[in-house]
Amino acid sequence: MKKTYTIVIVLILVVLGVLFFTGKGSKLEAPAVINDVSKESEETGLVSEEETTIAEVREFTISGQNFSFTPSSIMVKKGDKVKITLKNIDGFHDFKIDEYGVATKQLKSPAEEVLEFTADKVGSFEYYCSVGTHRAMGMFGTLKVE
Ligand SMILES: [Cu+2]
Repeated sequence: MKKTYTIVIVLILVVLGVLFFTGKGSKLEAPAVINDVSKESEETGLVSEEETTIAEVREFTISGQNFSFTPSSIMVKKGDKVKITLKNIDGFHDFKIDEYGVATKQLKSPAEEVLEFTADKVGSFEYYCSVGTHRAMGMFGTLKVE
């Protein structure tokens, strides 16, 4: 009888011990997880605030003629909204930036078309006219995003 009694007590203690430790363990983990989540949301909150304050609309008017673009280079900051007005003043031209997937229609002068996109990739990107051999004849320029 005594042996059974002892075994039962030991078993109860073991069960209580396991419950205590797992309970403690999950209690310890739970606040850590909550902290991570709140930290993350605070961080993302800050990031989106920064993005909205930094993002600017940068406007450019680029004129196209046989066979060049003026200006032949423009510069923006990553995250800027870029608004480019292509002013075709002489000939038949378009304006493309492959990496950003933006392009005007092919326009016969005099004509204008506006392109808008967000400069979300850093680097140097060529803008060019895809009509005939215009690009090879010098009808290109550089968009720099830093
Ligand atoms: Cu052209």
